[in-house]
Amino acid sequence: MLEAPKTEMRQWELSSFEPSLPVTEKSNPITRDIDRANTEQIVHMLEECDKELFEEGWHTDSVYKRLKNPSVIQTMVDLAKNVESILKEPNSLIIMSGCGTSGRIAFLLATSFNSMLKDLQQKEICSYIIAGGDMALLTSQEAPEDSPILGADILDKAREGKKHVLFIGISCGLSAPFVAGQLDFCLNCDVFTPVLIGFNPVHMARAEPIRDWPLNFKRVAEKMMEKQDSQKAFILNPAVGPEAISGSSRMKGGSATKMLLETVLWAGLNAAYNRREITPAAMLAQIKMYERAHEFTYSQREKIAVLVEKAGLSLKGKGHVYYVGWKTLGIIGIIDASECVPTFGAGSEDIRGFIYNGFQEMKNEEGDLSSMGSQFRIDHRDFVNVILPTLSKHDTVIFLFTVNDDLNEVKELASQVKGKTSNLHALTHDCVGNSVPNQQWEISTKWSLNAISTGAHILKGKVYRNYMIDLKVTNSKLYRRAIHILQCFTSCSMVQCETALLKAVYDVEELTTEIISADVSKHTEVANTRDRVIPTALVMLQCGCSVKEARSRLNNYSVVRDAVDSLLSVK
Ligand code: F1P
Repeated sequence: MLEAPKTEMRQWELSSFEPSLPVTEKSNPITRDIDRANTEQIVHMLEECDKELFEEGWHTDSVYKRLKNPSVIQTMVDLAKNVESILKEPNSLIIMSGCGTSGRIAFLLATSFNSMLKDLQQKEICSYIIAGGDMALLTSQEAPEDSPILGADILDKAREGKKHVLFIGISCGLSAPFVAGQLDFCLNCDVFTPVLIGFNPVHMARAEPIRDWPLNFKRVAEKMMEKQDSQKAFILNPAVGPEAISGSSRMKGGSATKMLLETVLWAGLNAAYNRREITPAAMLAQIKMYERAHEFTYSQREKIAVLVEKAGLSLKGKGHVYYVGWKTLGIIGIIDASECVPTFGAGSEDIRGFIYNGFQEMKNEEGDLSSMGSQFRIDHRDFVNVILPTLSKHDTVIFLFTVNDDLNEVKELASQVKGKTSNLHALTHDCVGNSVPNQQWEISTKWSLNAISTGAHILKGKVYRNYMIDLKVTNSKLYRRAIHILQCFTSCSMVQCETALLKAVYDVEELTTEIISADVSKHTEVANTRDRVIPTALVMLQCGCSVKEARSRLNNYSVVRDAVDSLLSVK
């Protein structure tokens, strides 16, 4: 076994630090004042947070294993060997599944892995499941996340006729009932080897009861743990530290998922077809490559800060941010843009992504979705036809491409944009000695865009301290998070906070018995149709006022952070 060095314990690792919360929901001490920081400081804080992904070593008092921990690396080796053998078996399948960002990463990896298999003239045996179907790749469909039965049913259909399936269920918070249902289904059926990916220790998995289901996530994870020794199930769950914006698993959670799974899948593929040995050293070498990509990306921190500033100005001035990308970088842009709606309560038009050749390039299973509405028009042609005519200096346009793309096309589109605005920028990637693979370009683009969209929303005042105070309360996890945020900022009890939240959700001054007895799924369905739910409840609690009055007080502020800031100082 590799010996890891001892390190200092991080504040969030202390057992006394926010003890009721799992790592993925804790607030990161690094970003405590991110809402008051300038753009350079914002980018620097995000850099420090992302750096925790690669932290080495261990501390005897810490209950957490980090990504480079020998036992994590060994699980990756075991998994890669499973990938290798499944690639060699006839009639086998690899399925990756998740909700929200986790499902989007599953999609990205499955399509990239399949195209590598195709290049090697092998069968494309990888597929993905995202809760809410392909619509959820581009828009927030958070409700299906709460159904374990739906998850299991979809998986049952996807595996039809297969003899052996490697199922990889991703839930950063070890929390999504949709994924729990699938993993439990796997545990009861010999066809599957189930794998759980997430970023909390098993004892911190979500223990909340699930409606109409006998188990909870934690129980399923424990059942998997029992099978881990005999390699009948695997759990890959290093702790990578709290998110920069509390609970925003699209950031570190998404990046860690991408790095871990890519490393495992690519190692399995190289072993199967290029006779490369799967070793702990090879896994570590790949992770170090991502670490270099992290260092390189943030060595451009001043340039990223400029883009944060520009994007922030656009959002503040009611303009837009458009990512115009080529190939997988286009997909990364579309994913980043789509996540802003649930994360920050942003409008769907605020930040949008486009990709050259649209759905043909996406290669998603349900094909062209452009007829479903404007959020699904993602082709450069849509950008040219619909956005370009309306483009103004208030909008920020960011091109995403690499030296491998058709630079004439890039130039041609750039000159059209320049005719409308000078606020055009590019995130481009070059080859250093031809040794920089796609994975580094993708993760680097992800970090940069996460920084730009998060930073811009901070500048717009959508974040208070390091909490997304205006998130959309659209599933049970977010419902619990909303109550926790209210408790954090008021001295009120959980019951008082939930009562205020429900009044804000239903827009009523008194809760009826019908509301009180309704299920969380009903509350989240209604919350999806309302704006500023958490801020409204916060004002009610803080000022002891009615929903109507809270809403009218909030209307005096165009910036949510300013409203919260001034109202929290009210005695
Ligand atoms: C899944 C997820 C997130 C999304 C939001 C709601 O989380 O859909 O991707 O940003 O927080 O939950 P997880 O199952 O990966 O923890």
